[in-house]
Amino acid sequence: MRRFVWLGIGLVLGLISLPADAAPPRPNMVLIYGDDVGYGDLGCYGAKLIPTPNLDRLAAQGLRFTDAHCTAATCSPSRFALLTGVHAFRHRVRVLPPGAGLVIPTDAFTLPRMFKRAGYHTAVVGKWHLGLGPRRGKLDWNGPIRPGPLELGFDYAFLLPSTNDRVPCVYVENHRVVGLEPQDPLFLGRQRPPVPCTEYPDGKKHPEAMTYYRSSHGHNNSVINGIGRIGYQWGGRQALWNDETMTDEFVRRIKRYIASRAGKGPFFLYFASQAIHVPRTPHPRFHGKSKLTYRGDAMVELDWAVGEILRTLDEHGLTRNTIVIFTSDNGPVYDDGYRDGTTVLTSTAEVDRGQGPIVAASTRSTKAEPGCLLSFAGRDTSGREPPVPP
Ligand SMILES: [Ca+2]
Repeated sequence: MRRFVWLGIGLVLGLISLPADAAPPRPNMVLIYGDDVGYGDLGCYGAKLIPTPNLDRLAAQGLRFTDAHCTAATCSPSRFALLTGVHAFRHRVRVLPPGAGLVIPTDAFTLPRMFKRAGYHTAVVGKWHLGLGPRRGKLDWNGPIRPGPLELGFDYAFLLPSTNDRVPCVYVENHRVVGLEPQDPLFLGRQRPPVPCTEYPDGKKHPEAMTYYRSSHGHNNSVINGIGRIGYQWGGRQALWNDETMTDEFVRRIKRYIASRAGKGPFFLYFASQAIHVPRTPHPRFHGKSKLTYRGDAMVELDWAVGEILRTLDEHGLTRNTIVIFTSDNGPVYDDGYRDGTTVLTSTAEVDRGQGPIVAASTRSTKAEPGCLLSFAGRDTSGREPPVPP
């Protein structure tokens, strides 16, 4: 997958390097990074059971890659490579546990730093899962949270710190947990903190607390919002995210960011969605919008988010000068720890042909026709102009 991101970046730099009198305005770039999105989860790649009209429109306006690969089959390594251009195994980066420190060296040349060098404003919204705080030692979540994305070249960050199945279940904006109250400090770890703070049910001792849906394996430590998580959290009750409004929250922040940057020079926005990683918790308004229960409905919600981003770019007159890339950190996963009611193993016409299931943790964003879309949106909406230059 990374090569396609760099292809888009190459396009940006190519435009930037044109002679001043010939150069169009430097295009903005919006990189939308799905999580565990499979090739068969997009209509433009053949999904029959999940409607994705906005992604299909993005594909129709731009390029649909059919042999895209990501650099690893799991979240953290793939994201590490995306932001650094270096394979994660060279830094011994694996899927990070809760509370891990930042795994990207703060002096690394990163994707946001490349954009900064070209005069861009840079932002990350969504799932981070690259660690926060010192790589060795324990981070105090009640103080300034660094190093993190702001120490790697991002100007703004609104984060789901780890993943939505791991603690802490709070948002971090720049260097602070959002909404954290001092009288209920936040801690991670199995040991009870030395100060009073909220105690959450332990899913191993109290499986009945997992009321949203039960864990199928391994997701049964702290139970927060009725969902068992990986790892233990204490305190921070007022700062807890709402799983069902997470996409809404990210979209709200993205809209605010795009509005703040309109007319102020080029920007690079990295939107790393939590969808459709487990726990799949689409807002109830999306329930039943696919034929694949939570997993499919979460994909419909992600498609909605893409539509909102495209519409926001339109509203600010940015569509014609913004490159939009959609891809995923890795391929689809079926049962990743929760009994969430997913009843079929594929979302494509292959269901009808009785072919095999989706491939767990594939390095391909999709199976035969990977999910990487690049759209210089607006360049060809009328059909009169060509799509992305070669
Ligand atoms: Ca993933």
